Amino acid sequence: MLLVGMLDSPYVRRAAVTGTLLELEFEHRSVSVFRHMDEFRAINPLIKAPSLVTDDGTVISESLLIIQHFEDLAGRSLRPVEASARMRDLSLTGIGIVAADKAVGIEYERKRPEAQRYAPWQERIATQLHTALDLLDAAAGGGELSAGPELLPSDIAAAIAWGFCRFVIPDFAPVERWPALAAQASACEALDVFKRWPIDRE
Ligand SMILES: N[C@@H](CCC(=O)N[C@@H](CS)C(=O)NCC(=O)O)C(=O)O
Repeated sequence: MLLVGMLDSPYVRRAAVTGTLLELEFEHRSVSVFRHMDEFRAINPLIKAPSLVTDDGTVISESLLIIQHFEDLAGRSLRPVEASARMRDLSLTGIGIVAADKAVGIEYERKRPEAQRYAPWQERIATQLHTALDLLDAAAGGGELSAGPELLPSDIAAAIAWGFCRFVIPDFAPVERWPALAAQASACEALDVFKRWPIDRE
C-alpha cells in the first residue's frame, strides 16, 4: 500500500498519522502535485494529494476516504465509541478540516498574480479560517482537544491544521490569538507519531 503526496499537505499528513496510529503498514512517496505533475498524473490522473494506491493497484483519492479504507483494514477507528463523544469528535474533526481547507485556500489565492486576486473572497476565507481557529481554540481550552494518551481524529485534525497554518500562513495565525490550540498542537507535534510524519518544509 502506497500513500502519495507531500507532507506539507495537511490532508496527506492527517492520513499518514492516522494510518500509523491504526498500526497499518504502508509506504509513503513524496510527490508534489505542482512540481512533479507528470509523475503524480501517472499515479493518479486527478493529480490530487493524498492518493492511496492499494495492494491490488486501486487508487483512492480524498483523505477522509483513505482514512475510511484504513479503518476498514484495521477493523477499528480512532473515534470514541460513546455516541455523544463520537458526535462531538465528528464535529470538531470537521472544524479542523475546514481550518485546513481555508488555510490552503488562502495560500492558493496568494499564488495568483496580484491583478487576479479578489479581495472580498480573500476576506471571506480569512474570516472562515479565523472562525474555525476560534472554535478549535475554545475546544482546546475546554479540554475537548488534547494530545492523548488516546489521540482522536479531532485532536489530529486540529493539530495538523494549526501546524499547517503556522508553516504556510503564520501571519494569519498568530500564536497569541489562539494559545490553547497552539499548546495542544505543540504537544501533539512532540509525539512520536507526529515526529514520524513531520511537515515537509522543502
Ligand atoms: N478534500 C481533499 C483535499 C486534498 C487537496 O486539496 N490536496 C491538495 C494538496 S494540499 C491538492 O491535491 N491540490 C492540487 C489540486 O487540487 O489540483 C482531501 O481531503 O484529500
